[in-house]
Amino acid sequence: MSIGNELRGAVDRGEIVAWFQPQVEVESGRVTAVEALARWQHPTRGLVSPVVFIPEAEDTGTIHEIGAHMLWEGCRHAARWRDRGFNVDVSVNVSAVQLAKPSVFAQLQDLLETFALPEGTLTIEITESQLIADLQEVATRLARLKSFGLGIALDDFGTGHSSLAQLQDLPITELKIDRSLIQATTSIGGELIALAVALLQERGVRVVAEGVETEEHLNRVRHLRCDRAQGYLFGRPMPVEEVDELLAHAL
Ligand code: G
Ligand code: G
Ligand code: MN
Ligand code: NA
Repeated sequence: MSIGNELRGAVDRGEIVAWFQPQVEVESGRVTAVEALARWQHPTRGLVSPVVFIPEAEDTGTIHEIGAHMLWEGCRHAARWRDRGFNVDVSVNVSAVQLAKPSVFAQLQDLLETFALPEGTLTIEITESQLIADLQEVATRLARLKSFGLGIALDDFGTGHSSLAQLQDLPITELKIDRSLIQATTSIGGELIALAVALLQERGVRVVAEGVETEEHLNRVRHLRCDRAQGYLFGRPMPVEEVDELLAHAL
């Protein structure tokens, strides 16, 4: 059977699991957020990467149930951590296919209400490459979602072709700098990134560095004055029980 077919019912069978990767506040080193990353626990293939199954899910429409499950899990755990006294923001990747569905507004509004999440607790991540299709239409939709109290992150910044001018038109609350820029061995474009960071922070946009694996990467992140950092240096994507432990030990 094809991956696309096997994905049908995977959520109901409990095979799609939300893992989380910590993000730290650069200044304090504290875990202030996590990004939810989907994992497929396949009965025979083992753990399947989202790189493999998300595109299949987008093509076959199962992305809607997978996406809904990931959003639910993200909100559920955000509320649970808040109950325990941890202020942890949660980011969930949302596909352009999900964003295009008219019911996305009610879906997200309901989630925020159901879990009583304060403004900015839940952020949705949209990739740069998914935006170019119809920037104006997407910008309008994102602005509406932002008005609900959702955070809006532009993911993988630096891998697509959006200009600073386009960035300024987008109603984002967060910019995630792609790991290729953080890990670059030459500093080509470094000043341009620094400019983008400064420009956006001036407008209240939070800047998150991805792919921080070494102290050297972290130094670059400090130099760029990024607000938060994510990467193997702080932790890999992990099952939720491990996040619980991480938070408990940080107390
Ligand atoms: O965790 P990582 O290894 O391998 O994730 C790979 C890619 O899969 C990332 O680019 C990430 O944005 C994407 N991804 C992970 N989980 C989800 C999800 O729940 N929804 C969507 N749309 N993409 C996801
Ligand atoms: O949604 P996005 O493409 O940003 O998903 C993050 C991806 O980056 C996931 O596949 C995650 O496993 C991966 N990742 C997270 N931290 C690091 C890191 O420090 N180094 C590398 N190479 N990949 C990372
Ligand atoms: Mn992401
Ligand atoms: Na990214």
